[in-house]
Amino acid sequence: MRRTLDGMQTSVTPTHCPYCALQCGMNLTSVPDRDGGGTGVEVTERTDFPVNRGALCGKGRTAPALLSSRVRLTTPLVRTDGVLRPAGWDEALDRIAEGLSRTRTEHGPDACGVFGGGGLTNEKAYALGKFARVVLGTSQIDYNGRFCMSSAAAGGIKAFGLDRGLPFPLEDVPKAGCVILVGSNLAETMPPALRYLTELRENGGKLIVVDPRRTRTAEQADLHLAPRPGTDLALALGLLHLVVAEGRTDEAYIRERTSGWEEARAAAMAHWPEYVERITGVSVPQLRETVRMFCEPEATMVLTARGPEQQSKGTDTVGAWINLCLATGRPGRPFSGYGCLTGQGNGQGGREHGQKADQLPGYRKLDDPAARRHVAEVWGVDPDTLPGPGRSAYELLDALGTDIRALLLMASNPVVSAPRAAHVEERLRSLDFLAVADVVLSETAELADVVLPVTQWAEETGTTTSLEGRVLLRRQALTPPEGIRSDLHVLRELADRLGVEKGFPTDPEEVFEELRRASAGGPADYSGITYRRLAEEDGVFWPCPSDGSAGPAGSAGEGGEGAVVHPGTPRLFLDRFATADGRARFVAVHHRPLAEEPDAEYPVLLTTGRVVSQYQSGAQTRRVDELNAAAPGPFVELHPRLAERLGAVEGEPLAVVSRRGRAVAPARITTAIRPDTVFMPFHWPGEGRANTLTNPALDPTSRMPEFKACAVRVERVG
Ligand SMILES: Nc1nc2c(c(=O)[nH]1)N[C@H]1C(S)=C(S)[C@@H](COP(=O)(O)OP(=O)(O)OC[C@H]3O[C@@H](n4cnc5c(=O)[nH]c(N)nc54)[C@H](O)[C@@H]3O)O[C@H]1N2
Ligand SMILES: Nc1nc2c(c(=O)[nH]1)N[C@H]1C(S)=C(S)[C@@H](COP(=O)(O)OP(=O)(O)OC[C@H]3O[C@@H](n4cnc5c(=O)[nH]c(N)nc54)[C@H](O)[C@@H]3O)O[C@H]1N2
Ligand code: SF4
Ligand SMILES: [Mo]
Repeated sequence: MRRTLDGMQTSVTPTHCPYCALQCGMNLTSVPDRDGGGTGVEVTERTDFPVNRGALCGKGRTAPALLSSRVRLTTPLVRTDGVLRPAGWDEALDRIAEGLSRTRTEHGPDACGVFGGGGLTNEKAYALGKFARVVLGTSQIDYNGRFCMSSAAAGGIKAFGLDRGLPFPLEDVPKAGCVILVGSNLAETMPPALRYLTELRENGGKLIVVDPRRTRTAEQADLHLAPRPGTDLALALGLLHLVVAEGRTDEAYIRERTSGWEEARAAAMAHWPEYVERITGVSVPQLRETVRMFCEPEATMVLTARGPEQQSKGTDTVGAWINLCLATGRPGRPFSGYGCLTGQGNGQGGREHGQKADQLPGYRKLDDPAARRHVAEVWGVDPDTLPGPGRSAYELLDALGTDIRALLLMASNPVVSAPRAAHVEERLRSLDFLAVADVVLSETAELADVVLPVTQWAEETGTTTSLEGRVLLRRQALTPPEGIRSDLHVLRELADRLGVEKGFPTDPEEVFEELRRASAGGPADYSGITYRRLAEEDGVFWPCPSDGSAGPAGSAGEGGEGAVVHPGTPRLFLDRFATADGRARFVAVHHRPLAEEPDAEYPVLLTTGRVVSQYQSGAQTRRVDELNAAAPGPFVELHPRLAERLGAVEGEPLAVVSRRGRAVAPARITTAIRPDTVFMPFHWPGEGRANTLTNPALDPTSRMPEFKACAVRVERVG
């Protein structure tokens, strides 16, 4: 408690932002709410959290706006005679239980689908995965993280045997001699993290940004490479070719810490710099300069984000960038290596605890008999009753209304964010039954038979795992408004109605205690982490086993050997990789074209992404006045040369047409983009919805859709 100037008592709760994976620390300070009654909260600076040291972007700063009842759901809604009308909780929950159980009886358990989100806390993601497997008995569960970092996860597992977005804390970034940032617009997507790049350059380190657009991030770079969208794989191979040709490989490291080099080397040698220049549009001198800047310093990093990952060859592309790091002896060395910048608030934890189609808690594999036995024991069920792996996110959405007849959806808005969104919307409409839990009436919730209003970050406690692999405690600061319940409560009530009375506690700490046991011994081992520790420390990096032994990556934390309380593992792979033989694996990969290359009919490339003031499908941020004013609607970014050819005029509507559909948005003409490419942000529904256009071609391993490149035609409207 503290007192304000006018003598009112206020309380301050240290917590974390509800939005992106940076999970900035913030304080929530109680204030009288808008209506003058009760108390609300405002965001105040929290300087003691080391990652952002008090800095926040506009989204974090304005997050409490969404707590007010004016913009949010406050009562369950049930569809009657085609219209959603307010209903009581019992009626709404009964309807969902009925819908799911009827579907199960008539069509079998796999006719019930579950779709989750990387915004869910670890506790919720864990409970949702358990609910699908234990209560519904369905294999058909996946989540929006599939659209996010699945290619980096697949690439990381192939190479290192483990996927933790960043294998080192962000504080290591400024200590590197050179960082190649591939397809990340950090300045807009994680503004407080830009500090690490600024410090890097102040320390004399070099920044290379790879992006088809000269973004705010690229403007900070010492070297900006602007490849044609979807050609990062060729780019990385061309760089590796030059590394070899110039004799810059680290032979001792390759010998001692890796396997598979000969095949990967041979594959890279087939990618001559001139050939790579033709594919990517990045000139040979720029390739040479990149290699020089990357190889000369002792410590260097490659960080990727959605640019190279959201491709139908995203896994191979990540593999090629990792190859470059391995060949030059970086991963596992100080201030060096490969990392992926995960996106959603709990993008990292959300993929570790079982809402992904092929996973069990602790990043265990659903098809591994030992993993099934371990988790089944924690859950008190027979391992044989656990279903096998199910479909990936887009495949699941595509199967709605055919194989999958009922869907329970939490924390995603696929009507706006899924590829080929008009088709996905049509699939959602064709369901026998759709239930959505959300804080607002999203475009997807609008289609539901039952909508449940749930609590938000400031109204509940839970843990998230940031892009650094740092497990954090978000604390409750407010009592939720009347009529609103938590996702955990929803799952408990549904489990109860579907005949499973035990195993779904509503207290997040109780869920976390079970998650600890379920994750124990798995790759993402949380068993040594407790709420108490999280309340006292600046988060704990997994793996953190409970017995003080080294984690699966063989890199005990920094608390010294034999510590009873494991200190957590800020840095992975120092001594060995998480593979059977402890060596990192090169992958032999080759350039391949886009799933859809431009042609005479669709001659331009469309790429998509984000703007600073909107978040994802915009369901939340489009409801915050300040953010909406800053970024009121979609646009089509294009180069003056293309604009001239089309007769496009700044601010006037352009139609972008792909094989999937047509979207219309005003032109934004800028030399910051390649003349062969247009860019649209994907935050809006309706006419300007970018995902009407995108291609759901999937990466064969990660099942990631090709959000970052498809063929379009651009036309003036009217
Ligand atoms: N403001 C804001 N911040 C966010 C989010 C948000 O919605 N809004 N979402 C959060 C989430 S979930 C995520 S995943 C992250 C995403 O964070 P980022 O990955 O930084 O975001 P994007 O804008 O999707 O893509 C980054 C860049 O990739 C470039 N790009 C497009 N095609 C290619 C290509 O073929 N190759 C390369 N190298 N680059 C390409 C785009 O021009 C863009 O500048 O942001 C998080 N933070
Ligand atoms: N074209 C294109 N499309 C993309 C991308 C791209 O770069 N280009 N990026 C992709 C990426 S990386 C991502 S991550 C996806 C994200 O896209 P979505 O999955 O649509 O993500 P959000 O808009 O964050 O949706 C979250 C929804 O859950 C609600 N919500 C928030 N917190 C909670 C909670 O605790 N419980 C419940 N029940 N609901 C909650 C929010 O109000 C919102 O409606 O979009 C993907 N789509
Ligand atoms: S950068 Fe991400 S975590 Fe930080 S305030 Fe902005 S949205 Fe929140
Ligand atoms: Mo994401």
